[in-house]
Amino acid sequence: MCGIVGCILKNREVAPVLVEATGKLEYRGYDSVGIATVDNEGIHIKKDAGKIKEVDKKLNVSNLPGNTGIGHVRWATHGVPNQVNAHPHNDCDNNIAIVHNGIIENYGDIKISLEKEGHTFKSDTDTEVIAHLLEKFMGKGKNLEEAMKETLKIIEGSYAIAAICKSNPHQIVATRKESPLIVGVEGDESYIASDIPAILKYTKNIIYIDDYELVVLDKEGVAIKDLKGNIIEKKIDVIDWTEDMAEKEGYDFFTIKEINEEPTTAKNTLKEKTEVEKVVSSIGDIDRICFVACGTSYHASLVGKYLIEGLIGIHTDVLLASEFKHSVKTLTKNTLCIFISQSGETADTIKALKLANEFSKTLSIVNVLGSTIARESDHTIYTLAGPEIGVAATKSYISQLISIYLFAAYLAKDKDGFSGFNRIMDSLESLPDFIEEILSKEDQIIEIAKKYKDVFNFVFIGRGLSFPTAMEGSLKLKEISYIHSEGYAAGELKHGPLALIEDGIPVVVVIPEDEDHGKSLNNLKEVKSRGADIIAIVSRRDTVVQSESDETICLNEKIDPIISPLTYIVPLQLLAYHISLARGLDPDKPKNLAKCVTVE
Ligand code: F1P
Repeated sequence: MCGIVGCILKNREVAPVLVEATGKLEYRGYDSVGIATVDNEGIHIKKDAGKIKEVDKKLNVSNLPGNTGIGHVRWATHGVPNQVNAHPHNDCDNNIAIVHNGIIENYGDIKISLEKEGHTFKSDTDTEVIAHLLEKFMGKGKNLEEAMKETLKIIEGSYAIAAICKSNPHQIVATRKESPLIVGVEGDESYIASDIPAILKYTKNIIYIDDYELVVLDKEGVAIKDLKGNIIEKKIDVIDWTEDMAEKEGYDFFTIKEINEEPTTAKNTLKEKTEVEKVVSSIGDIDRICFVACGTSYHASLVGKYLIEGLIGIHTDVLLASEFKHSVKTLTKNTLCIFISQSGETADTIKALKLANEFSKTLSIVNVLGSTIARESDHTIYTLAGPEIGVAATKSYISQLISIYLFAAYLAKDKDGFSGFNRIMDSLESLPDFIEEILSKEDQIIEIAKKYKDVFNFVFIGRGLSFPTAMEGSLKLKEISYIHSEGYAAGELKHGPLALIEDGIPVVVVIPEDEDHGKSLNNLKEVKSRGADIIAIVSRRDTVVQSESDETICLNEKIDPIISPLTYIVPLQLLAYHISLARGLDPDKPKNLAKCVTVE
């Protein structure tokens, strides 16, 4: 979480650019924000709790002078979100300013010894030790770059850091370990950032920085070095994302824009067929698949398990990335671990991937090009959903699912011939039109949202492929409406959760016309007879379920149940979004959450 940005501009002030860029990074953290610039007068810092728009209005951050500067959006880990704890942080004499994304794990010991040496700390953050360490080494005659190298020998943990100093007002020194960092170059101007959308407006020429590389931006341009000082030649990737892709384009929120992009996203992801086929044929022998992911990506993985075990019969597990290390002893060289991640930078998933690389084959299914997870796995499939800014994953979930379906289809073709393959491929072709049709039901969903916006609990149930859909529908609601909700396998209700059912509690039943339909209908009746309000996501021709339900969202009967996870989730995303709006919330930036979770 947290986002950093920095730039050196030619003959123009950096502050307005940094204000705009920090706004673009808000999906990574938005409890506080700050910018530091440097000119011949010294370091200038403005920062506070709040989002950049509010803080800029209050402090006129855009007015900071200088052609060199750094910025930060914060998602608090150490120290409450307030003015003092906001980044940039500086040293005792305000000669240095730094921004940091990550956690310095040994900051406690470092702080004690620096205090003994006479340094005075202002904040409760782990980050501030970096500024004082730089001060200490610069006090011994080292320049900023050398001081950074010394600092890296001391700090432990994860970091992307950018630093500026008064003694060289035309330089930014940056580095990373386990937190993302990219460089952008455009003529004489250069940028660093945590992620591409921050600087997309200014450049599309991107260099991906690896762990322990040192980036020095100055008037001469960009130099990337190893920690011994050797220059590293890096490739410049020209990315094809457009600025519009990271803008709201007339929608009120990114979340609804991104849900509406799902038909296009689906078409784009489907274009990756040949790539997926190549990956499948290059993997070699496997006797077990192990999906590893967090949050929404975990739910996409659950769909993968049902598909692969159902179609091909390969034993498939789904593990939460944060729990993965406990299963490491079960991995063999014929296990394929598949890492699913929108951002490609989720710390839990990266840690798990590094472990899996030691024992098994690894494949990642990732949205962000060049991200750490993509680069560190043996094989990569890109989901091509484009930038996703809303914190709650929506279009990226659809694109992850499509990639998983393509993977499963080619695996089925490889192992078991064509029947599973043709069924999936034919169904996927019609997916964009089905989603388009579901999106046209938004008005009906708005009415349902108004009806249930004030309830305290929601329950989502489904069986088989609809179980992950129930869990994902429930997660979306929790994330953006703050209503407590649970997603259950419908058959599990009677083993405990049925005790929660009471008059008026909404139960969303995900019930396509699949092999589990009869049993799901029984479960629907069980909750109905205990007073629940039934909201059924159901096939248009399924009049039985419709007659038993209080609300129905009817989907095209031609949707093959095998692709129900790709379609039945769409009304649930819209429902969560409209309940969030009806409750007066900001669906794009749910409290306590961030888009890119770079801490464990
Ligand atoms: C995983 C995830 C998202 C969630 C939120 C926080 O991220 O849990 O599913 O919507 O954005 O992070 P990722 O590994 O898929 O990027």
